[in-house]
Amino acid sequence: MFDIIADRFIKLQRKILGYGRLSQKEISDTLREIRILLLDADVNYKVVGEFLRSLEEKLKSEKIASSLKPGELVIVELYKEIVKLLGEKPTKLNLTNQFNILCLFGLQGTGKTTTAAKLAYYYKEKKPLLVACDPKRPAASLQLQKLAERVKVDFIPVKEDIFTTAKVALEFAKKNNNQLVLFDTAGRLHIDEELMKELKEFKEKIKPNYNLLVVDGMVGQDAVNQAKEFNEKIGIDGVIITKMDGDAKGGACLSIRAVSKAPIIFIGIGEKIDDLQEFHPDRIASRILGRGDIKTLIEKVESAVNREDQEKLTKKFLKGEFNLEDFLNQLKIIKKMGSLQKILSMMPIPELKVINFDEKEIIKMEAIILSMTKEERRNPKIIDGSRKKRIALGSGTTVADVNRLLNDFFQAQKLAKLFKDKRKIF
Ligand SMILES: Nc1nc2c(ncn2[C@@H]2O[C@H](COP(=O)(O)OP(=O)(O)OP(=O)(O)O)[C@@H](O)[C@H]2O)c(=O)[nH]1
Ligand SMILES: [Mg+2]
Repeated sequence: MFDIIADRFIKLQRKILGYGRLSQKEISDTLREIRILLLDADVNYKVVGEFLRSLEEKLKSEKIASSLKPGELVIVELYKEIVKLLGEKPTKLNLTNQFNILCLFGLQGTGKTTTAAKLAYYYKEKKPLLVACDPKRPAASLQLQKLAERVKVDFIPVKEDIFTTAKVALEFAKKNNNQLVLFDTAGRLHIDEELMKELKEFKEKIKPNYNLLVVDGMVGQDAVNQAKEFNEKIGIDGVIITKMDGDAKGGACLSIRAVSKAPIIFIGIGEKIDDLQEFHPDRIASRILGRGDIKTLIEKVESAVNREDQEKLTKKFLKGEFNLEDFLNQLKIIKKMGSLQKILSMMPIPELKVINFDEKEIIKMEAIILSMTKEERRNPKIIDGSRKKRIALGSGTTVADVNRLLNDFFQAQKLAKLFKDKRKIF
């Protein structure tokens, strides 16, 4: 899976790691190579453009800690952008303990029937019921029946039309306590109006918990277009990309989310019944880059950046030069650390446990500072009444909130000065 694209990314990373600095030239060279690489992997050209713009912005704005190679930062930023492109977090099916309906659809031969059986195996504890829903092809019903026997789950063969089939299947499932009913619908050669109308009607009448589109990862941009069209015409809850074990170049996987807006939920990685994987953007991104060690590199980069930031900030603070921009950076670090209350409660210092750190307050403070101009952040003294009103309006807060933040800030500045003077005395 992703062998070709990963090979090329590995070569590119070797080159990037050789950079002694990261000036506009290195950034432009890197972006150009990534562009060629992604286009060769059949990633949608609009997606490539957007991806490179976002990456360039990051590379230009990020500081490089002196203990790091510039290339290490580039790789980490590249990885983060790929994770973002793939959907950031995994989208899991939220199946209830009672009764769930899952409907699979997609064009001919994409892997619907195989995937239906794989899902039945994957959710075996839900006592799945596999339902053949292609009245035009009795062989399709037979194929699913054989798979149901192999997975050892219940099966309902197709009836004269899809609605009769659904009615029989749902009655059976209720009596038989099947918690998951899987409909394997008919494939079509092309997306035609009749297919869309039928699926839309099925969706409205049967109300599946999830409508999942199955696409073939080998067909690249065609799969992406199918996802876009199905989502626009009938609405899908997610995509399953099959045949990712073959020579799929990765283009479908990398473009589908951005183009169709539908999340990838599973990928098929073979013909066997257990060849189905939940889609984890972070794991896939590290495979695409050919880096199993990406987590270690991220930690290295982030801790180096944080350490240097912290050292610089402490110096600034002690000189009384701490401004609202620094304050904003601190807030971002605190937010990145996750639940502050949880962290504080784990510290072996009892005083910290009683501090009531309100995370909503942090978000509010951040919004206020973000509504200020650069000049105001660097020199908060210039913030007069009319500026306060504008900031409050821009951040969705009140002038009283802005006043509170500024008072706290000036108080902290005074304390810093006092601290500095004391250090001079001792
Ligand atoms: N290598 C590989 N083959 C797969 C995968 N998923 C499905 N296939 C194969 O693709 C072919 C078509 O799969 P089906 O499940 O019959 O496809 P379908 O969408 O139900 O097809 P129709 O019902 O005819 O529209 C079969 O030979 C499957 O074994 C996969 O993840 N990897
Ligand atoms: Mg089929």
